[in-house]
Amino acid sequence: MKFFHISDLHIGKQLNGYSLQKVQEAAFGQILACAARERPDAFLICGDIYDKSVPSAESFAVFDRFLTELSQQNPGMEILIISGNHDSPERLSYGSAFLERHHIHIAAAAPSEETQHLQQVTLCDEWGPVHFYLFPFIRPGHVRRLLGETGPLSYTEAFGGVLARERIEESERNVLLAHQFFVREGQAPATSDSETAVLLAGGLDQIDASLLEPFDYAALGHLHGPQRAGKEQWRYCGSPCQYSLSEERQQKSVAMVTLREKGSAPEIALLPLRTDPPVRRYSGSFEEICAAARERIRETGGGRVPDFAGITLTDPEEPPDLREQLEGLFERILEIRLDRRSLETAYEQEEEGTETLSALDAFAQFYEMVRQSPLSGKQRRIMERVIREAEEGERS
Ligand SMILES: [Mn+2]
Repeated sequence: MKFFHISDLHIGKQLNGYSLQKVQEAAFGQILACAARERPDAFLICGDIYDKSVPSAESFAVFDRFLTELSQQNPGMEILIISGNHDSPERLSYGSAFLERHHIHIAAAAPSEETQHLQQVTLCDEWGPVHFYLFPFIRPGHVRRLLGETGPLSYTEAFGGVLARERIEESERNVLLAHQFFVREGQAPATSDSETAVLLAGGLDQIDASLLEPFDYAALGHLHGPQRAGKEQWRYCGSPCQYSLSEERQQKSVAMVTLREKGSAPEIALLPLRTDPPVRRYSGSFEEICAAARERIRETGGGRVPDFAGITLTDPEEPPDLREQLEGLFERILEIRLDRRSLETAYEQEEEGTETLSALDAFAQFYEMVRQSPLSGKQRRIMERVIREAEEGERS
């Protein structure tokens, strides 16, 4: 049994106001080419299909085209989809009864009634059945009533409670699709800036990965960097494209999984995906950055630098018309930063060999260097008071 595992498509996402539609469609094109070549039996999409709970008409159209092409080129391949925290259950499940007849299974909401269970799809190969459990994204509040709980419920208790209602046949092969934040005790996961907004402070949304124990493979979504969640066969496949500067060095990929007889380790291959244009950091003096930009323009065949660029300047002073000049070279700028560390270094060097300044004089010197003008008498008096108050506070 061979299947593909992807997640966190975030269709409709923008980076600093720049549409990512072409970038995403280019990644989907690469995924389609892999599926056409490898002919998997199933295709798993593990949450965060759309970036917004109310996707635009264009976003719907993008996903629709992807699914249509996928099922046309791989007829008979089962497509299994769960919702993520960015998806709206109502919108994602639209048309699911019709889609089921076309081998597309969507689980958008957790069970809420006593009689309901996780959606399960069973496929067979020469070694017998493989049971796929589709576990949509949940918050504890979604299942509190189902689990008969009145008090507070942790994410681990909520997830474990829903799983405990299933009769998982452990002598057969089982695969879980889930979109949660699983953590193995003592192992810190690698997070990216594009997903941290959804990870709760203090790790309240973390789920103990040992709950994945009954599964021969756990196809996970939520974290955007490809990684294992404690065990090799419990995997985050990561997003198909780079969605923040922190993902500059992440090699995006599709996880291709081959399951053989029960008890044997699944074979996992990561098929690389290119983000085009990529996110890229440029740092150095203004001159160095301009030179790097011109080099990159030669490489990409003219125009401006197409990359989603994060620019960090190390010049002691801000060059004039900085933004205009950079926009003349870069098509998509995500951020421009002035690295003040170089300033501090210059200051430290000046300091060498001189006697220690009072706090007020040190501040005055620093102020003058940054602002290119001295402290006024009034500013000096304010700083005097601030420093005195701080020193008194330190003593008391
Ligand atoms: Mn996501």
